[in-house]
Amino acid sequence: MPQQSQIVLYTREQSPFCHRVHMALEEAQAEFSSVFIDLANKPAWFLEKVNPIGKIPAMAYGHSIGSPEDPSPDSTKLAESLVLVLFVGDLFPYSGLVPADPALRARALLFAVDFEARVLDAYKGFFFGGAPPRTLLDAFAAVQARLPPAGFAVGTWSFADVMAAPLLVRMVLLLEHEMGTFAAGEGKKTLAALKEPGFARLMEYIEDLKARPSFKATYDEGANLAGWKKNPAALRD
Ligand SMILES: N[C@@H](CCC(=O)N[C@@H](CS)C(=O)NCC(=O)O)C(=O)O
Repeated sequence: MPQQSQIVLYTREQSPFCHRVHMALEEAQAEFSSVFIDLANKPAWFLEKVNPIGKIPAMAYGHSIGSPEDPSPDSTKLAESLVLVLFVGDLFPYSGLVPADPALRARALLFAVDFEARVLDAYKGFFFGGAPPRTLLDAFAAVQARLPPAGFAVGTWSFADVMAAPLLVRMVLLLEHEMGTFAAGEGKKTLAALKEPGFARLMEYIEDLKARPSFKATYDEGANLAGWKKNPAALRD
């Protein structure tokens, strides 16, 4: 059935938060248009008319949005990757992003919320904030402890995996290429710890996420790495 409403996604390359929404839209095979926002020079219209908090991803949704820079007042404006991923799942139930079974849906939400609480601070702390590798390894162990013995976060594929994939894959990439403000050598050492049998289940999960067609269709490793190499936050003195 042709899509009745329009979706405009305010986004940028490299952002793991935006990547989540691109994955969800890809899973749903949704039609949408992208508007790239320069975070170093945020346009006034974005703050005034789309997201006063100024963060991406953000979305405008409605029957007739008009110009993305001046979306119609009756269009719905949304932000926060979890909200957007769930919204896409609700708009396109056939995508399977939001499990129909309430218990499975609740478990997926628990995984996603816990992932954000455990991993985000550890990611920022280790890669950009001088925190020791143990911080990161503890967060990875917490994620692994929530995984079932096989399959995705709640067994079958769901929005929980869309929330996890962009950050987990980027973290492994950053470790592999020693990108971040941690002491040189700590990246490869931490990656070696992840390759030990104690993290086998987590690494299997990450490989499964990378193999998902919606991940492959929305991720360019070379471009991502090139972006990190230009990002002052990820450069060692
Ligand atoms: N909790 C938000 C985080 C989004 C976020 O931090 N986005 C960054 C880009 S990766 C941003 O917009 N930064 C601009 C700013 O903070 O002003 C989400 O999950 O969507």
